[in-house]
Amino acid sequence: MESCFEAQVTLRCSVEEKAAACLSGSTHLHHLLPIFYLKYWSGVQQRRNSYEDGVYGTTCPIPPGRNFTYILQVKDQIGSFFYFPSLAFHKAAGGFGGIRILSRPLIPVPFADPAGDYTVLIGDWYKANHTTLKATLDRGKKLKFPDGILINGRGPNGVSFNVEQGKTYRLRISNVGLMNSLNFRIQGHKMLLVEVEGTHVMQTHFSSLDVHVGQSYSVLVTADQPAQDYYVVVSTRFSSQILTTTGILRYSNSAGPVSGPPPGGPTIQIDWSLNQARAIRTNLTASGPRPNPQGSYHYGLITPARTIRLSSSAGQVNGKQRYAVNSVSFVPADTPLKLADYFNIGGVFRVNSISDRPTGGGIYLDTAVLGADYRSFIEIVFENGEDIVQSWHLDGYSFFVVGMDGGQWTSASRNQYNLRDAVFRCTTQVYPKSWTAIYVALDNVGMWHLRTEFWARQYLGQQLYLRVYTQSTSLRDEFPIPKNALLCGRAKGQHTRPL
Ligand SMILES: [Cu+2]
Repeated sequence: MESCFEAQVTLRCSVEEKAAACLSGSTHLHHLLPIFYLKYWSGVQQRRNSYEDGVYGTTCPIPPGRNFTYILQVKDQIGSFFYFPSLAFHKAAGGFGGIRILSRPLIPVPFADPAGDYTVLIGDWYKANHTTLKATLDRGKKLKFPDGILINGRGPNGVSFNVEQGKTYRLRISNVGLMNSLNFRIQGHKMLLVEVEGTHVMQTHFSSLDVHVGQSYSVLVTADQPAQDYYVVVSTRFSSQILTTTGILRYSNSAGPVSGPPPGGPTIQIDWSLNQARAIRTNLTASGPRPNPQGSYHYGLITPARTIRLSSSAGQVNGKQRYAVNSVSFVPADTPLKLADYFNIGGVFRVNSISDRPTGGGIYLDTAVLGADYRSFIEIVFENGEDIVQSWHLDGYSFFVVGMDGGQWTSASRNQYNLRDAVFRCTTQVYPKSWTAIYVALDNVGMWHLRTEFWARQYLGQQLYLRVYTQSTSLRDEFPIPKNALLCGRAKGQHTRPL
């Protein structure tokens, strides 16, 4: 599982009201943008490079008015991702965009070249400024329900996707919102799911698709209906109040505008969503980033060396709303954790400051870092005892989503795991009062962020870092600190490395 490209990405961010906000933050860019690429490698060892991840624990904030160049290398993912500003509550201001990782010319993808390729960023949206929302959270209040849903930054019917009759198009749909699972559908058209966060999947038709916060999907849509305009519909899932918005699928020879009400979708049905999730499986005969079939890595034959159980919860600490994992509500230290590791700065964090199983105790604040062995193969069980849908993301890796079900996870739950063709992705949902289990091969040294994508919860502590560590200083195991790494906190005054 190795990498292919190095790329340089230029993002210019502004701080216009509710427009974008990257200037004073880091931008989370762990997946690569092959837009302006500098150099192409074949068969080069994967660079282990959490320094470039662009989250609090790895990277210092980019000061206002300054530039910072991320040098990124794609992981082994051909597919669809997105980037966003990761600090404070900047994500609520936008500043995100789609990422397309293209296959190398000689590596076939399991479908014909589409006639067009559209990025479709969907998400819930607040009219309030990100600073206002942050202030609410800082006062210890919960975030209210959003005001609406946007498609590519636009309100109702503000965006149209143009198609020619008879042709097939790829839509790369990402949920860039802050809290709501969303259902995506197109009036009168089926969607053929082909790719999930860098994995080609069994090609299955869906009439609508649940996209949980932080998730990305590629579907193929064929313009095979009478030529007119059709609604593209996005609505919230599992919410007592249902928000809906629409865009337009427009045939080039359209005989007329959209007609009739936009098609309805599932609202609170959990089983529907769970069944859909279970139907999303890896295409074992498709090529991955290299010419070998994706199913050639037999994860199901490996016994995990360790089980980590992570239980999420909500509660108050000192009269303020907090969210936790295994009772620990994350608070940042004064120095990015990865830099503290690199410069051997003691006292910034403690390894295993969070338990690897639920403790049942009350919520407390700490800089949660969980230690894990490089090259071990582990099982992580996300346990959700609450009434909300959770969405978990792990940086630095894709993982096999081997199982999810209602109720309490027990070791007997393993009997129902999919050990053959589970989807390999980086963001997974956990249904209300349910669990989701993943397998991860820890082949990537670094300080990796593990967080809920429910952004207010993330901001108020529902996150931790997985420290995949090795004593080795070999370049084979980890890339050295970037020459241009910003140094802040107690790393200020240190030196990165000579030119
Ligand atoms: Cu990530």
